[in-house]
Amino acid sequence: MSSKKKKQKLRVEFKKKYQGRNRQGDVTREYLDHDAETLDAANSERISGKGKLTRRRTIMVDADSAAKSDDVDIASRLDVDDASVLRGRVLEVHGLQSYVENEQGVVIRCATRRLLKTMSTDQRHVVAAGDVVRFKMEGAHEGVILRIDPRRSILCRSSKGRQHIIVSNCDQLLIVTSAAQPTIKPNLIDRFLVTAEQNQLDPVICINKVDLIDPAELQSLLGVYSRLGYRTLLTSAQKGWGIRPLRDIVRGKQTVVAGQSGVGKSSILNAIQPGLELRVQKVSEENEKGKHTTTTAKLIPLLEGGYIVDTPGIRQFQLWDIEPQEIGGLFRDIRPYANYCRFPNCEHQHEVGCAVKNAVADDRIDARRYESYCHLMEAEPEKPDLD
Ligand SMILES: Nc1nc2c(ncn2[C@@H]2O[C@H](COP(=O)(O)OP(=O)(O)OP(=O)(O)O)[C@@H](O)[C@H]2O)c(=O)[nH]1
Ligand SMILES: [Mg+2]
Ligand SMILES: [Zn+2]
Repeated sequence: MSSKKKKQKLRVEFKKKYQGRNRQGDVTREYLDHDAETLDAANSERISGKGKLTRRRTIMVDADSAAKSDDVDIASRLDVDDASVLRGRVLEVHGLQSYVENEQGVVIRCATRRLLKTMSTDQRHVVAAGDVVRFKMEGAHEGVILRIDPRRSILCRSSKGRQHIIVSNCDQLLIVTSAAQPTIKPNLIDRFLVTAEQNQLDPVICINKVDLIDPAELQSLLGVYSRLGYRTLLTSAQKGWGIRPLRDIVRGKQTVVAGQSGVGKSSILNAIQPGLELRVQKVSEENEKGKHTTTTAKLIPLLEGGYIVDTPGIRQFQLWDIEPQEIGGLFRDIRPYANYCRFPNCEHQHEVGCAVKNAVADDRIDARRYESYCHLMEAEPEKPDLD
């Protein structure tokens, strides 16, 4: 690299909502090189799904001054075309160590390049599960991550006011619920659907433990979702029902699995891929209350291609980064009517001239879905706990 002063483009991202409280270094999430930026620009609207909550802009900086600046963080200025630089996918992050799968399917424990570590102060970890990274071997068995490729999508939660990326680059969200034990919770399905819509993940609704009920009982509920264009699936991990179609759904994709504790997520994954031997636990009192404390996600490579993401703390990616007025837009059935409400900022609850409420009265919107919407609107929006 020449020592001459070079202008460089940086993409910086602002969080509108918390801008007033931004600390230095909060401003920038990532530095993307020029090519990546072009790629990213085309996708950025689609990716974040956060609409007006996130603004991005490109700024020009001196390579030298940027390196010293606290406002902008620079991931890497390395020339990653070097032949010794390898490409891999992060399966799991444990503190400062990441487990990276190389293109041959070998998992290598990697440290993170120092400059990358200092890059972002608003993320708990710089590297996230699901990241596509460039790394170099150091010795025979270990490596060091040099750069993170631009992320197609991220699922986040907040952790002491910092953005914590649970997993990146997912394609679809497998929403697992159980027909019984624990009883089916349609509100929770709707909540996860909102998460999927918000993050541009393709949702699949899977109702497990159908061996415990008469599937006819689920017909009307499933009908509502099918009419909205959502894929639905009935399974019994215990009996092996519906596993083959599920295998087809996850093949070649990166699928993140969500669902209440005890619904049979691990059992389903074990059925999809024999030999996985994930721990399956009896539904206990304690479990029903949900003790998901772990928040590290883990990518499980599938033999037929693709990855399943097992994230014990998945319920944490609730709607912390969403404004109440945005929720309606994330309900496929409410969205088309919202434009016809008398007030543009109608929350479809107590307002007069609300086209959504009219549609519910006329049965054009399913009443239960609407209740679910109201429930979400009433719920205390989850705020990042700023320190
Ligand atoms: N009857 C029946 N029981 C099932 C089925 N699938 C799982 N179970 C049982 O449900 C219990 C919970 O299963 P898990 O696979 O551990 O559930 P999980 O969703 O992974 O739970 P967490 O890991 O706590 O989030 C176990 O006792 C399983 O044997 C099914 O299809 N039918
Ligand atoms: Mg489990
Ligand atoms: Zn309205």
